[in-house]
Amino acid sequence: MEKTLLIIKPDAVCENNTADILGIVTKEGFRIRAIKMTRFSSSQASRFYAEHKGKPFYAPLIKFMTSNPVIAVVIERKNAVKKLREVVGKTNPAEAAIGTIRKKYARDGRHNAVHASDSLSSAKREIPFFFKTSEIKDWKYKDYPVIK
Ligand code: 3AN
Repeated sequence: MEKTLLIIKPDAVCENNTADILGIVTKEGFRIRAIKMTRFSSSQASRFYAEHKGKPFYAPLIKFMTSNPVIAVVIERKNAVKKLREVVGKTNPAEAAIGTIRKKYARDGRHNAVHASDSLSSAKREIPFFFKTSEIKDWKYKDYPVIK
C-alpha cells in the first residue's frame, strides 16, 4: 500500500465537483486517510510550488491557488502515485485521455481541477505540508462494530 496527495483545486471546489472527484478516486480503490478544506496563503503556495519558480505560469498559478479554498486529501492504495496520475490525466485537459478527471472537470492547463503528487518522494514531501501524522487515519474495509 502507498499513500499519495490529491488536492481538489479552487476551480473544482467552486464548480461543486468535489463529491464527483472523490467518487471517482474511491471507486478506483483509493481509501481516504485524511481530508481537509484549507486556503493556501501566498507563502504556503510559493513553498508548495517552489520547483516552478521562474516559469511563465508560476505567478498566475500562485494567484489562482490562493484565490479560494482547496481540499487536501491523503489517499491510499497499491501503486497509489502512478494510479492517481493515470486517473487524473495530463496537465492540459485538451491532451488528457477520455474518462480522466481533468478531461471531465478541467477548464485548461491552469484551472485543471486537481493536483496529484508526481512521485513517491513528492508525496512524502507534500503530505506533511497539510497533515500531521496523527491526522492520517488507518481503517479497514468493512471492519466496524455493529452496536446493539
Ligand atoms: P501536473 O499538475 O500535471 O503535475 P506540473 O507539475 O507540470 O503539472 O505543473 C504544476 C501546476 O502548474 C499544474 N497543475 C498547473 O496548475 C500549472 N501549470 C503547469 N503547466 C502549465 C501551463 N502550461 N499553463 C498554465 N498552468 C500550468
